Amino acid sequence: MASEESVQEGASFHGGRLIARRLKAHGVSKLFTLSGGHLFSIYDGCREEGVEIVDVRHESTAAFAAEGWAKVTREPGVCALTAGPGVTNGMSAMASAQANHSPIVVLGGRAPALRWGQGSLQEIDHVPFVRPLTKLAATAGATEEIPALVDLAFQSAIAPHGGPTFVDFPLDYVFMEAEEPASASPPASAARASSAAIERAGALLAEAERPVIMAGTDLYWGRGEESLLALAEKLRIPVFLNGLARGCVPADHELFFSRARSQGLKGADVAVVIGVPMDFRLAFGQAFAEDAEIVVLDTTEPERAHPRAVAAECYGELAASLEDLRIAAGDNALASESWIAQLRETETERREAERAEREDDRSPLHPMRLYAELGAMLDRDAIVIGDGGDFVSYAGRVIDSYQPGCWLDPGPFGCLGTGPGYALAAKLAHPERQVVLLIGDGAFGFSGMEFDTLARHGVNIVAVMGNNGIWALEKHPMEFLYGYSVAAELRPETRYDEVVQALGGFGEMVRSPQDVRPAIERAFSSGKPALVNVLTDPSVVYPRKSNLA
Ligand SMILES: Cc1ncc(C[n+]2csc(CCOP(=O)(O)OP(=O)(O)O)c2C)c(N)n1
Ligand SMILES: [Mg+2]
Repeated sequence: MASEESVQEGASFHGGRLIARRLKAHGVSKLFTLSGGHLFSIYDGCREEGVEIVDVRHESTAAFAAEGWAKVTREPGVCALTAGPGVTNGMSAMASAQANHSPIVVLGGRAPALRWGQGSLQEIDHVPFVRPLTKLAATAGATEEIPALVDLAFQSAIAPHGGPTFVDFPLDYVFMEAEEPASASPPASAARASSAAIERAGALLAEAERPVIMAGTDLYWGRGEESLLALAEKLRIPVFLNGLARGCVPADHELFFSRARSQGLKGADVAVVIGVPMDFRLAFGQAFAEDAEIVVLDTTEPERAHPRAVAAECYGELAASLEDLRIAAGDNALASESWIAQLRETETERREAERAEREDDRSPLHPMRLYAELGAMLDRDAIVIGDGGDFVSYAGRVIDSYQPGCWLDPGPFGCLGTGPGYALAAKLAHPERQVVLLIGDGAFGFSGMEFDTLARHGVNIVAVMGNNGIWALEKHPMEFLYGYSVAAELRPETRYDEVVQALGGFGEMVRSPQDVRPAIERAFSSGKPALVNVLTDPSVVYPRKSNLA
């Protein structure tokens, strides 16, 4: 939130300093960026105001790092992208933040207003092409407009659904001076869900025999984890989580399930769907039985119409809605004990069935064996980031999360190359915690150069690579569909660990299961950003539906 005290009414500053002063007022401590002349005055302002400049090797990383910062702090992340190609390079990350509801503020350089239309270097109007990706896209029309526009960008980014905002600043306006106006940012008041909808949802839950909760990313953004747990525990409702909601109920809680998901969702008579759209991840609503009653809770109305009829829709401040629902549902506890027991049986059976893969001793490794080794080394609050194909799908199945904000995947936009930016931001935000990046050999190609960034800034994350020499998530489905594959091979056994060493990090290659833990231990204690390059078996086919005969 903007702090009024920091505003020096009547004092005059250059445009870049005005930007930096608003960043500071909104609690921003880091600006992710890659240099360009259009940004110099913003840098000068940040230097004066004590906002740390974290410079990376590609603008996509600057913007992904801003998103990563938002994901691990639940505060807006900020990046500055230079005019023209700097902004176009950041567009995938803006689309990613849009899909994930991640609040980020993207500051753009811009060719000078005075010469607009005369063909200045990198002169292009960013606003029309970033507008579909953002909640707000605007150009500062004068130096004095800057503070209010930056405030607006923060307010808009945070307001539910959160997302990216974009403001660009003509070169001449950031160099010119203007007075700093009094800040007039009204605190956003949170909306409450309709009480009729809550009553209806409560009545359905009170009657439910096989209730489930399916919660996703907006639960996390809405800080609903404690209220969710209270609701689930009081009414004894099994919980399934995806996206950023992972860890909002700890993986070892008796009401948390993952392997029993399809049984739980299909078998439910009442499903409370919280903070997650019924998109492809929920089979467009078909993950639930046709006659199941669906109750939807979210911070605000959905962006798309629900793909099936829902019985109650509760849009408003999430923690409050969850508490109201707990009261409205009365005391149905114990009604679903046999339901819980059935799901627990499936969960336990499935976990047991994974044992052979977890103990598989082949070299190169089965990814499940690698995760069994790694899982044993992770702290409860370790932040685990996934960037890759099948390698990350396996991790999503078996790596457990115990606290909110500990599992970062690219989300439904599914962009490769998010990992190093997310990891950079996560470790800067939480230097005391383990930050582990799970990266495919294909994914490494997008932003592997960021190990230089990590080394230069002394950000000691540990990356664990599943190096199978292929784009497995594409190769196997293509072979299943066509009987052959193209554009699916990478070079086998490439020494990405040596690339990381050359960039100033620690690197090691591992071929056999027994060498994994010692290598990861050395990586953690190396005092450098590290990559453990683990050779994995390219013939392992991830059991997704499209691969199954
Ligand atoms: C920017 C981008 N380009 C292409 C894809 C399509 N894609 C999804 S997963 C994948 C394969 C990733 O390979 P790798 O990182 O080696 O992981 P593996 O599947 O081999 O475990 C590809 C190409 C994508 N998701 N994002
Ligand atoms: Mg691969």
